[in-house]
Formats: sequence, structure tokens, C-alpha cells
Amino acid sequence: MKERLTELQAEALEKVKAAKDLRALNDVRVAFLGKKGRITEVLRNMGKLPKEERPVVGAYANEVRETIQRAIEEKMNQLEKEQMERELAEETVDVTLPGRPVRQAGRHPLIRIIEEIEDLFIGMGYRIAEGPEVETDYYNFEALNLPKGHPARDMQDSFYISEEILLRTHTSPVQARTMESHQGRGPVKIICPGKVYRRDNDDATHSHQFMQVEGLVVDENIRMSDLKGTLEVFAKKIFGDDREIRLRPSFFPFTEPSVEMDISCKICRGQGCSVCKGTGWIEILGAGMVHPNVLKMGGFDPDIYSGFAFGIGVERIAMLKYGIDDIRHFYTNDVRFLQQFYRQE
Ligand code: 2NL
Repeated sequence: MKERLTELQAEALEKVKAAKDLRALNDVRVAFLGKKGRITEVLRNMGKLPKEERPVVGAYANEVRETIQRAIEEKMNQLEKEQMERELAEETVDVTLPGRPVRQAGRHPLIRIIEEIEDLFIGMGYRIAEGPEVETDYYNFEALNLPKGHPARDMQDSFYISEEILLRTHTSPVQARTMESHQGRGPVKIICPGKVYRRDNDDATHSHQFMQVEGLVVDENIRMSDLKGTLEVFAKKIFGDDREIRLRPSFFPFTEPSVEMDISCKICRGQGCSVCKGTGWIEILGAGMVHPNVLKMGGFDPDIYSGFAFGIGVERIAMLKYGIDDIRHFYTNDVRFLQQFYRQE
């Protein structure tokens, strides 16, 4: 029986040595030392031995058990160490590798123009006013001298939500609200940047949603010359000191008189090209003296107060300034388009 145990020990040590991983090692442990293992199996026959031999064989069996157990533990430590070393080697980080580039975002070209305009007018003492994009018919039209039945109020041209509620078609309602909040006392000196909506079919020069910055000054003794001087400062700040401006008579329901402002074409310097359509001038905004009806509805006495107002289409300014040929670029978010503006920040 002792020989049998010696043989088992040799066999077990051989298998421990050959075990390639922790699972194989565990199989060896179960096969030899487990409850139904082969050592236990041998000891089950102890009863057949003469009484005096039993303690000797028993002690020897325990020795064998411990020898195998020790071998298993040693092998286990060795395998674990090998595994750890393998993992460490695999997971080594090469700190000298160049990093992966992080894609950098930046401010949208329209926001950049708006901020530039805001900075300029804040420097001239204006405040920035904002208001709702969903407006009432009163503030969007009525208060701006566009009474019911006026052609500009055509259902075809605006996004109506109900008979009295619509998406604002300009930022003028913010100005109408601001005038009202002043309760007939000047001065009002604001610019109103924001999103506006018109029911248009989108193409290279039209978008059903676009950005506007409108300006309004109401005080005593505000004259056309104040408007002209202000717009000239604006034009030169945005397009460069080398640009000329000119005002042409025009018509808007909310201003009287009304004008449109052109800047001289830089591309052809007055010689005539496709951008200025051969005229040497490019239209950039509309403006005028606030209509007495609009002052009245805003709570101001037109015999005491006067004012000027202007409306700037931000996309048009950005397209001219950066040479962009399609308004849809601003709203389709192609990073190749947007990235061209990042580094200028
Ligand atoms: C354009 C023309 C304009 C205004 C907007 C305005 C606002 C009030 C009173 C009077 Cl509250 N006028 N806004 C005035 C003239 C022209 O915009 O073509 N914009 C792109």
C-alpha cells in the first residue's frame, strides 16, 4: 500500500509539473486530493491492513498529501506570476507615442459675426435685447405698422401656429416690446440679435430660418445723420476702413423715410463684377427713421421723440465677408465648412 502511495505521489508531481494553466492544475488537485480522489480511494482500503500498520500508512498518506499539496501551491504561484508578467507585457503603454488628435470645435461663423456686431454696438452704448421666437400677431405685425390685411402678413409668407400666434418673421417684435416697457421715456438704444422664420423654399440665397440683428434708437432729436454715421461705423468695422457707403431711398412699413445701404465692392473696386452685378455697389442692409405710428404704438409721443432703426441679415453679411456662395452651408453642419473658421478665433 505504501508503494501504491509512492507511485501516486510520483504520478501527481509529474502532472503538476506538466500543468499549463490554473485550470489544469485544479483538475490535478481534484483527481488526487479531492473527496473522490485517488489518495482517498487508497485510504478507503486501510481497513484491510493489519492494525499495527494502519498508523504508519496513515502518517505516510498524510505526508504524500502534503507533498502534492505543496507542489500544487508552488506551481500555482508560478503560473500566476507568469500570467501577471504576460499581462503587464501586453498592457505596456508606450508613453513616447504621439497622442491621438482631438477634434476641436469652434464658434459658428454666424455667431462670430453676431458677437462682432454686439461688441461694436456695446462700445457705442447700446444694450442687447432678446425676446420670444414664437410671437403674437400684435408684436410681430400690428405694432410695426403692419395692420390686418397688409400684404406682408400673407399666410403664405409666415409660419402661423394659430390665427394670432406665429414664428417671428423679424426681430422687430423684441424692439416693440422694449419700447413698450420704457413707458414713453427715452432713450431706447438696443440691438436685437436672433433667429427669425419665413415661409420660403430654401435655395442658395433663401433659408426658411435665418439670423437677424436689428437696431433701434429712440430719443429726442434723433436724426437721419445719426443713422448714417452709425451705419458707416458698422460697415467699416465689419468690412474694412477702405469701404465706402451710400444710402438709397427705399420702403419699409415701419420706417419713414426708409433707406437701403450699399458698400463699395472690394472685388472690382467699382469696375463692375458678378458680386456687385456690375454696379460697383453691394446692398447690405435696410434702415430708416422710425414711423410715427410705430413710436405711438410703442408708447412714445412722436412730437417729442424720434428714432432710427435698421435690420441686418447676418447670413448675407457672413457670405459677403467670407465669400460663401450658398446660405445652406450655415445649416448643414459639414465640418469641412465649419472648420475653416476655427483658427481665426
Ligand atoms: C431689412 C430691413 C429693417 C427695421 C428693419 C424696425 C424696427 C422697429 C421700428 C422700425 Cl421696432 N424699424 N426695423 C427698420 C428698417 C429696416 O430691416 O432688409 N433687413 C434685413
